[in-house]
Amino acid sequence: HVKICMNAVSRFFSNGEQLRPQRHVTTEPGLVTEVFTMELEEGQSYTYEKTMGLFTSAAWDSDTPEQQAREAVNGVARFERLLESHKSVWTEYWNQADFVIEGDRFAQKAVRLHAYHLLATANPQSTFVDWGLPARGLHGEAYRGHIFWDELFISPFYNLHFPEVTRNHLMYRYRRLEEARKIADHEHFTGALYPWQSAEDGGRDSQTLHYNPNSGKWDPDLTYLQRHINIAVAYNIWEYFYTTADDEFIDNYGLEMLLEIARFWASIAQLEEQDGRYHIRNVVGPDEFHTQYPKTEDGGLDDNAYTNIMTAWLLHKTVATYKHRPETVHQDMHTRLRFEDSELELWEDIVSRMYVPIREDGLIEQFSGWMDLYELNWKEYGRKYGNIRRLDRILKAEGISPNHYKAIKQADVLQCFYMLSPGQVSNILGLMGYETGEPQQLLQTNYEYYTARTSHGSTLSYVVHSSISNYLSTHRQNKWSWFLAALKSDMYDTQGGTTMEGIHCGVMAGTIEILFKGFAGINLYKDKIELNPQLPPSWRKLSFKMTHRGTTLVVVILPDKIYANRLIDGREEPMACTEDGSCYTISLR
Ligand code: IFM
Repeated sequence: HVKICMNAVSRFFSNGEQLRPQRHVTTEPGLVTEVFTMELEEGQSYTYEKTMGLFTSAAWDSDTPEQQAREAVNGVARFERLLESHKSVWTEYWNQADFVIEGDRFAQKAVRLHAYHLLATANPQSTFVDWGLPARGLHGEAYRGHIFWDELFISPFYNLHFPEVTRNHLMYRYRRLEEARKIADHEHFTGALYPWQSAEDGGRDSQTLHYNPNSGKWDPDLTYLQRHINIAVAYNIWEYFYTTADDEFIDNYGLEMLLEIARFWASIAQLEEQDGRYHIRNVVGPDEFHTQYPKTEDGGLDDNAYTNIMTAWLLHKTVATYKHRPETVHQDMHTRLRFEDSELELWEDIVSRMYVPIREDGLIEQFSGWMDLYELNWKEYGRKYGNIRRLDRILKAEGISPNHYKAIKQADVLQCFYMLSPGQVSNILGLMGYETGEPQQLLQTNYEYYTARTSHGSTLSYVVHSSISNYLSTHRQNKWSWFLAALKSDMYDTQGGTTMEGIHCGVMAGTIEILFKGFAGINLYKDKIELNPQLPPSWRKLSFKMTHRGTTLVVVILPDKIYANRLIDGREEPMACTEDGSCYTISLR
């Protein structure tokens, strides 16, 4: 029911003079044709300019779209003038968001390609629109433009350069909080439950059938059970707040969402007598190859480790965030949400008694029952099919369910280490009552186990693997190969035909995050900004701008030195950088 009004003016020029050809317009359903007739002189050059005004009746846009579309082009400037203003805006975007890599032409081109597509999708100019960030940008019809959890990978790029863009996408969620409450209620939970896929109204838009090109069949699709999107929304709120210190956002919108999401998790987590721990049942984790137990009708799995660990993190952070807000905000939450402080006690109890299927040797089972699945003969499938990223489709076409195998599409347990450092994962497990030993070892055990069983059927998986390899000295060299795989994914359409349906915003922003955290080695989670750069041998320089809590820095990393300048009113002022071995620290205070 959205009216879309487009009004075009077509103009012809020769020698700077506007010409007035005869016009003939015909209209038929779905088509408007405009025919121009005039006599042309041989040897003379002519310019044709067509300028379009486009408005819609969407709530955020216009009450009078016809009128506005007409007014927008009435007396509009000529193309060169419009191009100038367009260029000056793009120059500003590049000035803020470019990453310069010297010594690696391919990486430089690919990273700029990625930044370009991200900025073409969402930028400060798009913040007046009420919209969420579609996984495949605005470039094609893949996933019908739906919004998933991919902002988790995308928002860090905007937090660094244009935090108002992240805020706008979080407001997309806030404006649909009521819908999320209804979904939670409909499913007999409390709080708010954002659906796995959503579109304009925020309702459930997840698909329930999936087309398998290998078999030509439509198979049931249970991926809508990815409740973990409600971890991603909360994580993005927290990250945005952490990097911007936007109190106005957290007090008016962010905290309300966090509390409602926490309520949902507190209602799905059930305390069970047999072990005195909380369990979360019937969910699907990020790995979309496993959606139900073998030989069962119902969808969902029990105690997906990613979901349980990150739920504990979320409840823990929500309690801390709430406690740090002023009393007036607490009063507001009591009134607006009938929020009781006793809920905080319940959430702390859930954190301390959440169940995670973890073995004595530190291996975290992806979900309860994982160990009962069969091992897949990866070599044989590789030999038989070559590209086995979409192993699910291959197996299904053979009449076998991927649910039977220890074969995963994308990082699931390892996703925890993408969002939290090994130390933080270990701390959270500690709060839940699990002694995990040395955090690096915890990561290494799980990394070695799961990378051997992952097909990377989603490009997001490359990003996670590249980032977390950085923590492990024994596997650090893999950072580069995963990074390259991520850089090439859309440029060469390595998923085989998916790019023409739309680029993948998650992997594009993810590569830039790898530059920032993996290669520049920036850690924003200490009192001071830490830089521990590790440039590939051929890179002569990596430089970029970044904004953290309102301060913009220009960072230049050379193989043997780094510089960081603070940007004040367009001027660069050197910042003191303390050096300790290969690690540099900058204090913003
Ligand atoms: O959100 C992703 C998911 O993790 C893997 N399948 C595609 C989705 C949209 O990008």
